[in-house]
Amino acid sequence: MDYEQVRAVDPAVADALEGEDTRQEETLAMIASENHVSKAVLEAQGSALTNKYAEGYPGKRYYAGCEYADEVEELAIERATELWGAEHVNVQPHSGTQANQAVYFATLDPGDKILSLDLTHGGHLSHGHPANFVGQFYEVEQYEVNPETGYLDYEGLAEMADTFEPDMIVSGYSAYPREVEWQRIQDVADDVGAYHLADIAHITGLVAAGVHQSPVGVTDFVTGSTHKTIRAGRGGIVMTSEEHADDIDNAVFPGGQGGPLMHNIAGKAVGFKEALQPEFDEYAQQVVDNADVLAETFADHGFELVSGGTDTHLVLIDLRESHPDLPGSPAEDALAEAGIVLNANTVPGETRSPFNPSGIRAGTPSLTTRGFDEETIAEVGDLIYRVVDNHDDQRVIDEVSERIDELCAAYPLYE
Ligand code: DSN
Repeated sequence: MDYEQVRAVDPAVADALEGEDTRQEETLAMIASENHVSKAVLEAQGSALTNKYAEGYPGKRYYAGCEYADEVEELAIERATELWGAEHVNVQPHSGTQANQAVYFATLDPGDKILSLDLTHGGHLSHGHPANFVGQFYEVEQYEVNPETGYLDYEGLAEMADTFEPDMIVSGYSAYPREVEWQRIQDVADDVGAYHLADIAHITGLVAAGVHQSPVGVTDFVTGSTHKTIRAGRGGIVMTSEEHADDIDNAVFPGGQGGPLMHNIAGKAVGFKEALQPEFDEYAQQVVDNADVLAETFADHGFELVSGGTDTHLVLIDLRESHPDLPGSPAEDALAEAGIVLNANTVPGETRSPFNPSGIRAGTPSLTTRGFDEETIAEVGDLIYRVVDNHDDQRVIDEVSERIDELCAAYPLYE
């Protein structure tokens, strides 16, 4: 992008922005929660709507001059409704975490009970980690994946629900590579009289395209991020039935937020329109196909994969078997030096710390946006193995780095 105006005012920030553009162009983004939005989405997010206060909802604002803000928010809602089929959609949450916060605020009192997946087994901070407000305001117990299979332990979840009697069960995950059986968890929630929140932050795009089953219409609440697999403006979304519509709207505003970020909502509207095109379904299928090939490539090299593979956009490698002396963080560093950007991640049964965990997580959404197919993804899988296996060999890192430069040039981001 051209930062002429920024440069005139603030060369230091212009340098950083240009640096980030170059970094994204010249490295492979494999952080599973990231993607590259279109120039149209970037433009909408950089629009003059950043100047506008629009507390309230379309047609019921607390400020004058909201006619265009109303148009944009109505379009975002209309398109989200078409994409996911929910009865009611709120597009104002500033992030996925704030979408979750709105659901808790709408349904729970402080001290109420939440049953959610442990962070080291693939859960999210906002599902009840002690360092997050959720872990401090509510009583939280956490279920796990089956240590043998890496799949969700649905029976264990049901047993815990029976004894703990939660008010809310949270499903939907940040580092779980398998398809989630929403109905199975909903049945548990029904049995114990709990609400059920499905947080589809990572898989909003996969669900919209129908390549992962949808929790909409199954669970009481669905939250998501709008900038991961869906490639829209940055932020969150809440979906629910008419029954809970007013409670959710009140919990988002004025309950948890002030003015909506209307420029981001414009980005959401544009990205949702893009996702309604048939090409998006092909993209989402390719994301999953690419992840599957990546998992197979890793397995062929002898990496141990949590759950043995993937049904989604991400693969989680447990390094303890193949590389017992190499924690995730130095592996992440060596890969970053070669030009492959992913993150060290905790794994089920973690024996190290969250700052230096035993796994690495790799996702395919961004590379698929660049046009990578099964063949190129398999090569990337080979390169990742090569770097991890030779993480302290500078010659190997330099060789891989040269190949990454060629791949980035062959698959440019913003032509
Ligand atoms: N931190 C994001 C992730 O990487 O999964 C989720 O919020």
